[in-house]
Amino acid sequence: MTVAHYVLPPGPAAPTNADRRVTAWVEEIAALTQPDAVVWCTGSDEEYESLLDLLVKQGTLLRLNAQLRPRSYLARSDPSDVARVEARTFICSEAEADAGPTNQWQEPVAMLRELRSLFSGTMHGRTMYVVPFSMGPVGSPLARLGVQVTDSPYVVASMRTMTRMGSESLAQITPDTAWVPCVHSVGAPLGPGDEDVPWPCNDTKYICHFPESREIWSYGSAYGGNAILAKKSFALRIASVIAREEGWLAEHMLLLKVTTPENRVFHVAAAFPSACGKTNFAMLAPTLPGWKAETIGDDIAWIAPGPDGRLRAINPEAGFFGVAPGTGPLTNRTAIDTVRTDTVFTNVALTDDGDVWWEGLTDLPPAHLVDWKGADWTPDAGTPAAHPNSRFTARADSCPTIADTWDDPEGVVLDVILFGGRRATNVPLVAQARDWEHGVFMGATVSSERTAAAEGTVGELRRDPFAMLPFCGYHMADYWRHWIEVGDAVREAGAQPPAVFQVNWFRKDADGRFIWPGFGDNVRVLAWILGRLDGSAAAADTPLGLLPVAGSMNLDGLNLTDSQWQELFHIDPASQLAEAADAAAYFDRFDGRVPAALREQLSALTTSLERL
Ligand code: SAT
Ligand code: MN
Repeated sequence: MTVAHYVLPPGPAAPTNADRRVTAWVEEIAALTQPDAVVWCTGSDEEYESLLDLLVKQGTLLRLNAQLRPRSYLARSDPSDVARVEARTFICSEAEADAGPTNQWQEPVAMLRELRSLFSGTMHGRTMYVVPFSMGPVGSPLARLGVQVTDSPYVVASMRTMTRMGSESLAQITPDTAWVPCVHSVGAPLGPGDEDVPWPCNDTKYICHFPESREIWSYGSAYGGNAILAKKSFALRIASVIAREEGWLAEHMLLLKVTTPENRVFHVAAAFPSACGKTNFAMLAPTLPGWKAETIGDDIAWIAPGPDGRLRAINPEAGFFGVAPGTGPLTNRTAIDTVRTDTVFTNVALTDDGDVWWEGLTDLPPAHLVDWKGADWTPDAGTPAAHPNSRFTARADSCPTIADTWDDPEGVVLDVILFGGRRATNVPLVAQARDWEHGVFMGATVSSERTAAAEGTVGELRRDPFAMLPFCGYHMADYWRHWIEVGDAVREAGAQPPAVFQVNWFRKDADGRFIWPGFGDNVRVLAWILGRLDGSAAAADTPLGLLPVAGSMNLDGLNLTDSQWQELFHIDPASQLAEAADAAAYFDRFDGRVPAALREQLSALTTSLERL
């Protein structure tokens, strides 16, 4: 490769204040990938407008009816490029053991050699965009910086919504700031005279993370989770590695601000696996009078000890990349209001009047639609009109319930951490951890029923510790140890770590019906949780943790019978012992690296279950 002799192709020159390491790296990647032009993104409104115009002209985006859906667009992806590809996602740590049993590993030197050969000339006929970004408010002590190069204008537009992107972020990179280089190509070079397609991509895909050199390389896909590298790749996989070294936490968690009728304010972080109602909970509309819930984030939280030792959290993102199907005026009014304008929809259906539709938006579908693949669709089609993983991309500040503190550079003080999953049996509606270690045990052993959104048998149990299974950038058992150590550090600083709870909205009765109404009524569980913090809500100690006693939760106006209440918290010793045995077998998979404190939690659980 002849880096020294490569002349940068046309396009605005690098900003004069760009850090030399950034410009040298951009030149190196341009020399490798050979784009026709290089564009440094400023993040301006004009730049975003012209990107959207270009995407419309190229056929990637379709402008929606401006009366019905102002400044909004529909993208139809290649039908093969619709989701994260976990099978092609790799942690390329120097030692295989450091990736751990839950990640796929590739040897970094060989992987980089292969990537360099794949990326060689991959941007022929395309423009390479340079996208500097800040995860977290620009200049915040909790924020971290990155630069993504990409040959996909759709990805640039997505980065503009999902991150603080452009000149301001670039200016933050000085000779001694750390930044994460992110290289992305759709892997579809164009020869002279070649016609482009609306959604270029490649059947070969790689999403590679290098924890030691802290770089990311992604090839062959333009789908969000594979291509918006600031999100899962940086803010979770690489950030989890950085956080471990620096003593903080990078988590797959929503952030919620709750205000009680007495005007007390609490902040809650919650980790739920996909399709367990994370965005709905982040946009909760409380059914209890006087209660207020405001959104801070719906997917990722960065959590670090503040000056007083207490944990503070920020949402490192600036937008929502939410699942459309199932989102409707009854399930999540706030999300519906968020996407009313200024939204890019991907793989939803198109109505005859130029608006969007997806399963769950209305009870009955329109008589005619164009489906996510661009084909005519009628209700008898037998296939969904919108892809099950179709998405909306919208700015956080479009959300009517966004908290005024959502972009506070200091973050918010975290009071409560929740771990959730989808469980028809065994897991109670809510259980308080006895202490931090017990809470870490709850997070480490979370299991959830598989949903139709992922591969595998629907309903089958899958362990998804901390909802981080696909997102932890290092050995999962070391990650559990790090969680325990963060709690120790908070206590050593003279502060208290957040209270930890396990929740499960999805318990079913003998007839297979959900017992708990969920959605806005989940505020009742939150009210009980906050009552635990000030000592006003009573709990009983059980092997599974501290459970609400009858009468301690506000159930006014709910049709919940006593026997249903009991069912929500029923502990069946035999099936609980089977779960504990399964957890022990699960721990055995972690190369002897499970912290002793978690093994002790498990044996204490088993002993107390045997006594029941
Ligand atoms: O598919 S993404 O990773 O972009 C979103 C998600 O799974 O949370
Ligand atoms: Mn997510």
